[in-house]
Amino acid sequence: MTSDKKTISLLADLFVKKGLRHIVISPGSRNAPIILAFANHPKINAISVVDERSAAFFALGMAQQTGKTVAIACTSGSAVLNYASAIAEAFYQKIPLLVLTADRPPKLIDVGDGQTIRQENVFANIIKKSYQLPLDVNSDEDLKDVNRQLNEAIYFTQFPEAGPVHVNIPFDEPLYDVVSDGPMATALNFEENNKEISGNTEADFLDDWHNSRKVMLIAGQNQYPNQINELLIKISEEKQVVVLTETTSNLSHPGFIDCIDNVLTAIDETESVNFQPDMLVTLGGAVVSKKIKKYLRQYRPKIHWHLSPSGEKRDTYLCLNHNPAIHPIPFLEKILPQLSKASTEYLQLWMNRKKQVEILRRQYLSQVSWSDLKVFDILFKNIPQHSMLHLGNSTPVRYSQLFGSLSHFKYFSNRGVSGIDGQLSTAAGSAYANRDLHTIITGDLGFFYDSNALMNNNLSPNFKIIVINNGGGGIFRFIPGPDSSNQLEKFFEAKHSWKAGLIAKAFDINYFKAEDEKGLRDVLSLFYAEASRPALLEIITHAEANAQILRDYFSFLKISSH
Ligand SMILES: Cc1ncc(C[n+]2csc(CCOP(=O)(O)OP(=O)(O)O)c2C)c(N)n1
Ligand SMILES: [Mg+2]
Repeated sequence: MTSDKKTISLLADLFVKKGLRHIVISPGSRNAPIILAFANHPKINAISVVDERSAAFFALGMAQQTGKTVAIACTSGSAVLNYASAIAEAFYQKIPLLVLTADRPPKLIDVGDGQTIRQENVFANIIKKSYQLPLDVNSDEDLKDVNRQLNEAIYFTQFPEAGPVHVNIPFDEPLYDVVSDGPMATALNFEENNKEISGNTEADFLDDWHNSRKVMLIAGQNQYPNQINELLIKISEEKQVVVLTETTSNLSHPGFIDCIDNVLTAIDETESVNFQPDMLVTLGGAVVSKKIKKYLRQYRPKIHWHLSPSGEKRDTYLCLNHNPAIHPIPFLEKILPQLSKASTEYLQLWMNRKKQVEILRRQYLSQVSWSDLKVFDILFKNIPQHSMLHLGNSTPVRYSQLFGSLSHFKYFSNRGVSGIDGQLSTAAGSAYANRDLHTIITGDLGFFYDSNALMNNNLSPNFKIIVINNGGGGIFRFIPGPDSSNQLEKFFEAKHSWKAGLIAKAFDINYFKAEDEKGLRDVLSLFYAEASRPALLEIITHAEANAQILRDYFSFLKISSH
């Protein structure tokens, strides 16, 4: 059984033929045909999540885990706009979402009909592609045309790089009529056209390489396959390249610089120029470290190549010269044998500084008192290995960088646009799609902001939430600016005394609390032992102490390294 609306029954059929399975649907009436076509399909897993903002982030978490396109569907009107935050995140983090919005027929837009806004191309600036389907399919020609558009829409969620695609679908009443069979879709295959590496790109890259002594590679956010980890180890060891990574790069090797902020803190103004690369090669997505952006924007490499399948112009350091559309792995694999060795002294300079700050970090942490920094030290040593680790914005993802990349975790964070508005929902979706243990570490504002993530019947028991409650946005006590303002507490930190425990109770989530070091160490095993339902651990820390201790930490690294 399916909807009698041919556009949507065709899409449900195509969805399955393209090997896709998951759709997250929010309730409504205008989207009844989507519900009838998808939820009745035996090969589709349709999930109901009420709050559209949370639903879209939940789907984003699922797609992030599986790498496959996940669809979201909602009714018309403001419901559509609630998708915007997750679409922006999917666009910038390159996560494949197929966004289906039900609409009124065009003649009923802007005439005073209820629950109606202008939905066509409404996400224009944050979407890869938008499609407006016809109200009716009256001929084979129409059907063929819709079939092609829908094939394209699904294709563009994945190629040349993943991202969100919007399909706005007008439906006329009656909305609830069903038929036993809809039209059959034809799956079309589009050729990916940028697999070939042009001879010029290779020659230009080699030229630049051979004219550079100090070569640096930065890998931004990604779930890189092991293959690229091995490749970067080779590039670092055989070619003496300085490789900078972050926890969210999901790469790991003792020879990588994986604590960028620690190392940069220990580089003195007078020696900064020695650390400057001649040539910079970047791949992947967002880089968290503000310090490396500041440093490389000041000490710019002469040459910067960004390698991506889409050829995006990701000019993070404001010195980009080349952004060819190539797949970084085959490109680097192919070119590796032709690369000469870069400067060994340059790599040694970075590695020595890394070793030095690692000793200092351990020294500082061994005596640090109760604070966010201490909490992270305990957590990273005690969160069960092989957990998927979701890091909230803003300080959790930043603190994690100070501890380096632990290869037993897989790190995730909404760093596409760094919002605090969907990180809990994303982690919930991720835990639903992959039943391995999932831990999210979030700040309190991030938790309360997205607490609708818990208003969801699909939460799985492998979903563990750690809220570091420091009474507001701790980040604003640390970054320069707000701390010197007379509005710090009210308008930047947004100080509060809200209680996560009562939210846990409302949604039947097992609740734990820790307020000091012993309490945290004792409670962690109980928290992770809960196997039948999600659990929430609230850790109370103190805002003033946190900021002071983190500042002291960086001063200690700076002063003690010279
Ligand atoms: C949707 C959205 N609104 C506002 C911000 C700006 N912002 C960044 S971090 C932050 C505070 C986060 O506070 P909390 O979750 O308690 O984390 P903490 O800084 O205390 O670790 C805010 C408001 C944002 N990133 N996203
Ligand atoms: Mg906070």
